[in-house]
Amino acid sequence: MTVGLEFDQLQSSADALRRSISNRLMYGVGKDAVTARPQDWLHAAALAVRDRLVQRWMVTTRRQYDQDAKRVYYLSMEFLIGRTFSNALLALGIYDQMKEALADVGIDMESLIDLEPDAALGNGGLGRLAACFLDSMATLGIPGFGYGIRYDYGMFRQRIVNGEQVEAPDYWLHAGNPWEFPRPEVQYPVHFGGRTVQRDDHVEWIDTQHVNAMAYDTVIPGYATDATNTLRLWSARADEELDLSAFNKGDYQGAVETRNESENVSRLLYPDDSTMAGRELRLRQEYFFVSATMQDLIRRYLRTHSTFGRFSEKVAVHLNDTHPVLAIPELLRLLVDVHHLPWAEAMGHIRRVFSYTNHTLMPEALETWDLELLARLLPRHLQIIFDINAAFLTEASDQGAHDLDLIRRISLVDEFGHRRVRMAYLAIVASHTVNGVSKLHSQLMQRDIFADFARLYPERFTNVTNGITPRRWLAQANPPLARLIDESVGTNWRRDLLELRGLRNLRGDAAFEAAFHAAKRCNKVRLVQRLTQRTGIAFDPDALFDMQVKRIHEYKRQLLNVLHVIVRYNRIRENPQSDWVPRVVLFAGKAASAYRMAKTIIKLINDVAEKVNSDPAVGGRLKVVFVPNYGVSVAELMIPAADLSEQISTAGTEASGTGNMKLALNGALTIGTLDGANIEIGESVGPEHIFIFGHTSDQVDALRASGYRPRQIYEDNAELRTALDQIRTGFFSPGDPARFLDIFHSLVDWGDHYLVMADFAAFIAAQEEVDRRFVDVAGWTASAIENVAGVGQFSSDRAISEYASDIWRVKPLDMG
Ligand code: 26V
Repeated sequence: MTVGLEFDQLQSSADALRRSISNRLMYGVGKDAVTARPQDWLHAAALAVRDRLVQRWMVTTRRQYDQDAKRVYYLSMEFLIGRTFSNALLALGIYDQMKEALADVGIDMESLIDLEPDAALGNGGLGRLAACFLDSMATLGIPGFGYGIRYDYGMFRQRIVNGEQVEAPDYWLHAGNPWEFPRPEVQYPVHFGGRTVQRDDHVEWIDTQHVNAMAYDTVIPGYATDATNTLRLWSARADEELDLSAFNKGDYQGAVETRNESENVSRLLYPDDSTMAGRELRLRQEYFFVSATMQDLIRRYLRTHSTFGRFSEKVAVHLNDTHPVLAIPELLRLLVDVHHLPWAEAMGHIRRVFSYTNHTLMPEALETWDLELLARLLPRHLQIIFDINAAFLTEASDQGAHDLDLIRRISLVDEFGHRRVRMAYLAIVASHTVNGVSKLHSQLMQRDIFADFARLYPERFTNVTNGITPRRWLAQANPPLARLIDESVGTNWRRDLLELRGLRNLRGDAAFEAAFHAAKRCNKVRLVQRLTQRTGIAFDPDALFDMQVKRIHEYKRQLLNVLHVIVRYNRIRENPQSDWVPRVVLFAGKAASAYRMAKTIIKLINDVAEKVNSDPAVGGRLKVVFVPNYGVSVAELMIPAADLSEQISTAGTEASGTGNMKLALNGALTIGTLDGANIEIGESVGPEHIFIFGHTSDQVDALRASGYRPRQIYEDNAELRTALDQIRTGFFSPGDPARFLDIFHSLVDWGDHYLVMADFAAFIAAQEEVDRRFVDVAGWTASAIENVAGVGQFSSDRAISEYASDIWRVKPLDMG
C-alpha cells in the first residue's frame, strides 16, 4: 500500500511568502532569524520563489509530454542571464507581496536584490540575446530548451585602477546558486582523441579519453503564464573509473591532477569577443557541450518514439553563431555510428533540424579550426566533415558550379596556407535556414561573406531582426516609467510591446510629458546617487546624460566619442562665457583581456576624464565618467537614465546592436550611423526623433575603394588636428606623453580602418544639433516619448514569433 505524495499548494500572499521564507531559512539554509546574514535571507527568499516556479515547471513538462510537442534546442556558448530574483518575482506577479513579507521580518528587499551576483555567462550582445530569447520562448509558451556550459568563472569583473582595466575572476558560484538543480543522474560521457577504425558496416572511434558532462537545470519562467522552460548547463565531471586505475597504481596525486585537468573544460568563459583565438581548450568546450546536448536530445526523443522517422517533426536545433556547429557532425556520428542509420537518411534529418544565426561580418571573428587540431582531438568528426564536404562539392558541381576557383572558395576546408575548417560554411551547408540579425546585416551577409552560398541556395537565407525582452529592460529596470505607462495605456505592453504605440495618443498632453520627464529625472538621480557612492564622482542630474555602453571595440568607435569630448572641452575653454549645454558623457564596457588597443582606449577615456573633470574652467558643464564593470545589472541601472544613446559604429560593422533598442525603449534619443538595427529604429521612430550622421555602408565601401586618406582630413580640420595633437603629445597623459601614440597613428597614419576621421565632422555637427534640441525640454521629451512609443517591434517576443513560425516551425504549447 502506498500513499500518493502530497504537496503544499503554495500561495502568493505576503503571509504565505513570509511562512515559506521562514521555512526555507530554517530547513533550507539552516539558520534562524538571529544568525541569518543578508545573504542567507536572500537565499531563503530565492528558494521560496523557486518553489513556486517548480510548480509551473512540472505542469509545463507534463504538457510537453502529453502533447508530444516539437521542442526547440537553442544551443549557445553564452547565456548572459544577469540576476534572477526580481525577474522571477515579476514573472510570478508577487513582487509587492515579497517586499511586504520581507519588510514584515525587518528586511529591506531592495538591498537584498543587490546582493545577488549576476550570472554573467557571456561576453556581450550574443549572450544577452540568448537570455532575452529564453525569456520570450517561455512567455510565448514555445517549448524551448537553452543548452550551454555552466562555467565556474563567468565574465571577469572589471576594476579600473589608475584609469586602466584590471581583470578579476568572477567566481559567481561562491555562495551557492539557489536557482539551479544539479542533476547528477543526467550525465553523458564526452570523448576526445583516439582513432577511428572501419568495421564491416560502420566506423568505430576508439582509444579515446573522456570526461562526463553533468546537467544543471535552471527554470526559466514565462511572464504571467504557467509556461516555463529549462536552461540546461553542462559541467565537467571526471569519470570515477578513470582515476581508479591511477589510484590502483598508487599514484594518488597524479589521479587528482588528471581529474582536475579533465574538469577544466567547463572552468571558464573565454572573455574574448573580438578574435578567433584558436585555443584547444575552447574547441574542447565547444565539443563538450554539443556532444552532451545531442546525446540528451536523442535520449529524450527516443523516450517517446521508437524510430527516427519523426525526428525532424519533433526536434529543431538552433545554432547561436558557429560556436556550437560541431553539433552537426556529432549528431551525424550518433545517428550513423551509434544508432546505425544510413548516411543519407541521417543527413536528411540533419538538414531538416538545424538552423543557424550569424552575428558578425568581421572576418577576424569568423571561426575556423586548424585541421591538425581537429584530427588530433576529434578524428571521427573530421572524417564526417570531409564526407559532408565531398557530398556538398559534388552537389554544387552538379548544379553547374564547375568553376574551380568557386569550388575552392566554397569548400568547407580552406586550403590556403595552414588547412582549416570554415565553421560558418559547415553551418550553412547543413542547415535549412541561415539568418542575419538586422535587415542591413542580412543583406550584407548575402552580398559579401556568404555570397557564393546565397547564389547556390538563395531560399536558405533570411532575416530576423533582433529584439529585447520588455520584462527585464522596461518593467524591471525602469519602475518609474513602467508605472507611468501602466497608468497611460494599461499594463498589457509587457506581453505585447506594440501597445506602446498608444502613447502617441498622448501627444501634446502636457501633464503626461511632465510626468515622463519626471520619471527620467528620477532614474538619473538614482544613477547619480549610486555612482557617487561607488566612485565619488558627483554630477548634475539635469545635465544631458550621453551614454555609450557596450564592449570596447575599435569598430564601435568609442574613439569618435572621445574626440567629440575633447573638441567640446577645447571649445568650452576657449569660450568659457558661452551658454554651454551641460553634459555628462558616460562610458562603460569591458575590453577583451588581450585586446591592446581596446585597453588603451579605456585608459584614454579615463585620462581625458581626469583632465576635464578637474578643470575649473569647465565649471561642471562637461563631465566624463567611465562606469566600471559593465554587465547586465549595471546596464539595468544606467540605461533608464540615458538621454542620448551613442550607436556610432562604422556603417556595415555592427550586425544589429541590442543596446540601441534598450536605450530607445527607455526614452533615450539615438545618435547613430545607418548601421545594424539603427536603420530600422530610425524608420520606426521617425527621422525627426533620431540623429543620423556619417557615411552609409555603401559610402564606406566607395571611400575605401577610392583610396581613403585620413591624414588629409587631419591636415584640413583644425579642431580635429588640435584634439589629435593633444592625444599625440601627452596633453592628457603628461606623466607618459607617448602613451597614446598608437591611437594617433592608427587614425592618422595607419589607415584608420574604421573611418573615425571620415565621420568626425558629421558627428560633431550632429552633436551640435543634439545640444540645440536638448535645451527645448518639451520638444526633447516629446521626441523621447516618440522613441518609447515607436520601438514596440523590437521586442524579443516578435523576434521569437518569427523564429518559431518561419524557421523552427513550432507552435506554442496548449496550456489549457
Ligand atoms: C565572438 C567570438 C569570436 C571567436 C571566438 C569567440 C567569440 C565569442 C563571442 C563572439 C561574439 C561576437 C558576436 C557577437 O556578439 N555579435 C553581436 O551579436 C549581437 C546579437 O545578435 C548583435 O546585436 C551585435 O551587433 C553583434 O556584434
